[in-house]
Amino acid sequence: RICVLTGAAVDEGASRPGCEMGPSAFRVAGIAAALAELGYAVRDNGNLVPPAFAVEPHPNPAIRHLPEIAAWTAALDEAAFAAGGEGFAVFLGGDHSLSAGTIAGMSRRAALEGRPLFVLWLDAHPDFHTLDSTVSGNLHGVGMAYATGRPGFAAHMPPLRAPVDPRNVCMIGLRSVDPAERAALREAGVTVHDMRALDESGVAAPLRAFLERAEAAGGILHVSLDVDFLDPSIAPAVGTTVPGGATFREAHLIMEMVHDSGLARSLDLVELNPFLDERGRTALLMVDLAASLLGRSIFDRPTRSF
Ligand code: DIR
Ligand code: MN
Ligand code: MN
Ligand code: MN
Repeated sequence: RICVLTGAAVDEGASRPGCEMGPSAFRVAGIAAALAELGYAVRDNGNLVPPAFAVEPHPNPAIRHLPEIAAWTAALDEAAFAAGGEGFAVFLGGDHSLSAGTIAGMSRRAALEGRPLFVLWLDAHPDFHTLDSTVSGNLHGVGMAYATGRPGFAAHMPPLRAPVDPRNVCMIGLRSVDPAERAALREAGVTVHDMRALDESGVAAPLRAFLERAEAAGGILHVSLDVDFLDPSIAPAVGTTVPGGATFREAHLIMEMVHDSGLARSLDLVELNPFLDERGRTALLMVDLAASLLGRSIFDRPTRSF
């Protein structure tokens, strides 16, 4: 079993600087050793250096750093497609704009295998803005819209070769959703479990339903974990803290169930801003969550116990 690490020190998609230090912090927090201890042969490809990618400017004056994010997206699409063919792919962010590329690339990999890509999106935010609807202009807020082929990206971002069916996307942890996103999520048929849903039913039942659906469809799974999915009290190192997030136990349960499903092939670790951390605690927690997704457990359970 091979695990491929790829650093993406992108922070042009976020409003405040600092996510560019994320890949280093994950390495210092011991991501490679944690995965090696689980029996993986870990290869760290270092940090990606994206070549320039020419795109047309967009008329929305709020948008920031479109050429840079287009370049990251094109490079990450290729990197994800390649890494996804070699083993389990872990992407060390970087802000959440990197998911535009990693999901696009993993979707091409899945298509090559004749399987649909499913995405488990763990985030306070849906990042479902188009270039036309974004108000902040921060492109970490558009990744999921790009990867599902929402309109208006053509010519302004790299061509999307294998759009993900939005009905194969499940979002858990939402608690900051802009009005344009709310309408679009419903229209697209994305499965959304906001924090109220978790309060009412817990994480296990909705996640199990999604994993069973992915399995029945013969899908492979990409997991995108934004630090702000977690409650700020346990994960303070993120530029966009939103109160009322997932607990330590909820997050680990999700990771362990995903592992037991056997469906996951790739993981984004995003939005870590080490400049805001308390002695690396958020980086360490994110590494522990990655380890849970890749098989660390308290006691072994029969596989398929999800
Ligand atoms: C916010 C997204 N809806 C925006 N914020 C994010 O700026 O469009 N923070 N993604 O993590
Ligand atoms: Mn996000
Ligand atoms: Mn977020
Ligand atoms: Mn246009």
